[in-house]
Amino acid sequence: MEFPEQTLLDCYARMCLIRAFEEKLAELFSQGLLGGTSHFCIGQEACAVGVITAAREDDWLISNHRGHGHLLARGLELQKVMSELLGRSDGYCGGRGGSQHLSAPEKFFLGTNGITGGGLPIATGAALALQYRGSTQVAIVFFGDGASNQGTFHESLNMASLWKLPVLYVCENNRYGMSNPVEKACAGGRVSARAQAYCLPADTADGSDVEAVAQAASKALEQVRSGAGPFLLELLTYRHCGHSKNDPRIYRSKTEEQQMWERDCLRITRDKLLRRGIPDSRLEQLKTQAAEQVQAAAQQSLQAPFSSREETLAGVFA
Ligand SMILES: Cc1ncc(C[n+]2csc(CCOP(=O)(O)OP(=O)(O)O)c2C)c(N)n1
Repeated sequence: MEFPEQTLLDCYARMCLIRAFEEKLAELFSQGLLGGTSHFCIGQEACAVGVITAAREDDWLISNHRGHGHLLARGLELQKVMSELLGRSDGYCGGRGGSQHLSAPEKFFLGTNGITGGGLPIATGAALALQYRGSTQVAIVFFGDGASNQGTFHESLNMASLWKLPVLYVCENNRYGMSNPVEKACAGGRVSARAQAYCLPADTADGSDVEAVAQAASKALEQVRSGAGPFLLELLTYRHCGHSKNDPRIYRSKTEEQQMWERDCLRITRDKLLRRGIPDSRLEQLKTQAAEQVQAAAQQSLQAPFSSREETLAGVFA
């Protein structure tokens, strides 16, 4: 699929925003201003942006522990996300959820999730609700190759297939589950092949090519929305960073990492735009604008108050 020029530019801008956001988080983390841990999706931005560009704005999204790309691709407000991660009261969940438990139902974003494979049954349940209501919305869940070894993956696909639920399962196969390479952890190696066992259609696409992702997701969503039941889409991608902030990445070679930077999704999109005659200066400007937006959001959030004791406890006791 060839996007119109403006759509590809919008995708590039959104991918730059996600990357700038996570680069800023790394900086805040090293300055001791961001607590806990963070799982970055640097390298995987085209997956989030491609799928969400193909989706409807009211399709429900269910994310995982590596969710900043998903929520920023959906268009959640940068500053409210930043505040949430920094524990501030003006964050999406009043600073109580952080990176792993951030939800924004008003944006049809059902939440990030720290439990490996935890999003799959949530999405399956959401799809059951949509079917029950006769809705044309679809539930879309993102998960990793590691999560496809969890029971929740198999239980969800089985039930969704039996009940023809409107759910798109999107596996971002970034080659590793923590330090485990996919070939050592995932029998058969190809996650999409597992769909056959549960009689649902599946596809595999290049997760570094935002147009290829959007094309595959569009076809899948069309099928799901038509009432044909669930679909499994596997996106082949790479996380350039470690699993989390404390991962020295000793389980893979520097050569492999360098080769994968050559296939970086931002680089591929940039090259496509250059080939279409967009001047380099315009692309550089989009990158700078993204960094400036992130910087402004961080500055504002760092000045916002932390959640108070009362706010933190609200909703905990009934
Ligand atoms: C039920 C459960 N088991 C183990 C963990 C620890 N854990 C956190 S992320 C992760 C790896 C997940 O790998 P994958 O699903 O491939 O996603 P990726 O991190 O590669 O994006 C594990 C094992 C967890 N959070 N939840």
